[in-house]
Amino acid sequence: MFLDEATIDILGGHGGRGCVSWRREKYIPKGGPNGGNGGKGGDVYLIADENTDTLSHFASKKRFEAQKGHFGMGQNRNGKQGEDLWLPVPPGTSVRDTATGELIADLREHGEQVLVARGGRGGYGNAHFKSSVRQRPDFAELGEPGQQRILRLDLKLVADVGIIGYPSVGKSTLISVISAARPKIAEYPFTTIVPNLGVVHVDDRQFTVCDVPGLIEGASEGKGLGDRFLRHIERCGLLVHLLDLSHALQADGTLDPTPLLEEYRGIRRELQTFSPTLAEKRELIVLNKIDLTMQDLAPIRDAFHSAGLELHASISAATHNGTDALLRTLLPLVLAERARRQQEESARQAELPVLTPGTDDTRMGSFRIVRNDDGSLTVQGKRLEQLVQMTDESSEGALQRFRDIVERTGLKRALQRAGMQKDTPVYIGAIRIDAYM
Ligand SMILES: Nc1nc2c(ncn2[C@@H]2O[C@H](COP(=O)(O)OP(=O)(O)OP(=O)(O)O)[C@@H](O)[C@H]2O)c(=O)[nH]1
Ligand SMILES: [Mg+2]
Repeated sequence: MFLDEATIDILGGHGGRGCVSWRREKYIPKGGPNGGNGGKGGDVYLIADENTDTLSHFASKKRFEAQKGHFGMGQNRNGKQGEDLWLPVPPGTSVRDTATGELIADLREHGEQVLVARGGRGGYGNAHFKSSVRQRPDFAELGEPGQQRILRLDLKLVADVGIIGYPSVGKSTLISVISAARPKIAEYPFTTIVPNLGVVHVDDRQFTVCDVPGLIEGASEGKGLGDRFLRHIERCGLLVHLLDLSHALQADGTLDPTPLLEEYRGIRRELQTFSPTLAEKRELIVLNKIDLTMQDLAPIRDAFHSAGLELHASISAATHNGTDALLRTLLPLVLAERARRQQEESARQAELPVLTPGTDDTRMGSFRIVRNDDGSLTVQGKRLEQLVQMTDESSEGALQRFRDIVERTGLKRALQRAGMQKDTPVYIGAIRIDAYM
């Protein structure tokens, strides 16, 4: 099955909770705290993998979670980190955050990867909280929840050559002859309902070829299978526009080039409507099924020539006549196109703005207070939000530490200035905290 779009729900691993534990030694009835820290939760990554050419593995399973961090343990043993989760996607997959619409990554080349959800931090164990003023901390932190995101994946296959043409002209037959791809082939139109990718070997070089479902006039308005799959040739280096000789063959055995020219122009119009950049791609016009006649093909060649077009090759995919020569014509063009793109790509990279990391303010003391319509107050601040998520509200010691921080960072005063009364609901992030202050 082929799938070129998917929406998935991903979750970084939950951090492991810290441990509350006390040293127990002979003759020392009540030792100091020795609870270890919880492990960090695993991160989730997407990685472009050339061994996959579809998103169909995201059809049935849609939720992916990295491993949780392990709990901290006594004797100052820290919990193990959760394992990272790596999800392979085909090269050509773009990744968007559905909440913001932001393009997170465009994974083009095999091996390119992107971190899409961070695992939560592990909670500190009680040993961490020991200080001169707090000799016996009886609390630990909870693990932080992992980052959660809903991602929209969109695949545009990346191939060197895209084969386009009217239904049943022999696109799939050609790809099956020149590569190891084995698509379905039949005489009825729209046999191919999803794109096929094949790898072609010429001497010691190789390139990739992709065929798409047949196109007819009106495809951009949804006729036939429509233009839904055209995006898969948007990233092809060049196009092979395949024509079917049988469409020129008259009942009396003579050749009439007119229907071929009309068909050709009809498809060009569809390409233009779908995407001007697609229409600008270098295109080779190739006539297929030449085994069907013994007639001289010159009238067809001439008719295209008079229309300002060139018939680049005549082949029979069925008998393999001319297919080798076609590949040898394609190879240098493919290599030149790759070189051109590489240059374009390095120019694009050079233009990218240099991002300065760490501009996010992540101090406890940096927060913002927002007054909600219902009179409640919401505190926004990365570190404070993390703090509440990791505070074990069932522990008086943990709550006392929380109150200390609220006091020390000036949050309490800021809330009072913002109009906090005794019964004003106050949230940090999504968690209500006024009862704990
Ligand atoms: N005589 C002859 N028949 C061919 C040749 N190439 C393909 N065919 C036949 O043409 C028919 C259509 O071939 P396909 O390869 O399925 O055509 P397609 O362009 O992929 O068609 P769609 O996927 O429907 O768009 C099949 O019956 C093939 O056997 C050829 O070179 N000569
Ligand atoms: Mg086909």
